[in-house]
Amino acid sequence: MLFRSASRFNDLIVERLVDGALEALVGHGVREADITVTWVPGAWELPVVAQRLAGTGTVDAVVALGAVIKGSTDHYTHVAGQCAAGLMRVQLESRLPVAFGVLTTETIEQCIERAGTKAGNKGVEAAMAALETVLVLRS
Ligand code: INI
Repeated sequence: MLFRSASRFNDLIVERLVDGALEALVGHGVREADITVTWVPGAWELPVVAQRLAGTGTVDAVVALGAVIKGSTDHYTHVAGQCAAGLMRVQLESRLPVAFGVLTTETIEQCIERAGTKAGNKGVEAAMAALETVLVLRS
């Protein structure tokens, strides 16, 4: 069972990451019925929900997807940094792969480029990393 946890903040971009992750997982043989998407308000909330999902005992991996854009305040620094640190903590404490598919960019254009246009799709990358890590941990 694979869970993807996605944040609604900047949802037009995050939806592209979710679509990319879903296509990549199904394309690599994961059954759609084994994938659950859970939406959270923003990247800040991803770690606590990833922690809950990882603790259910029925999940093989969590793919955390979000988009944090710098803007004009330093809110970005706190949200992006704590999100990344929180997800890493969940990964190590749960011993389950928690893939980091959270875009952290200066501008919305850079996000769009990484959400399926010019520079690939971070959702695809994160989904593939989760799948590969599940297999590495099983081997
Ligand atoms: N959340 C994001 O996912 N991306 C952002 O760019 C962002 N900015 O810029 O503020 C953001 N903030 C909300 C945050 O994740 C929490 O949902 C909020 O602070 C409530 O806890």
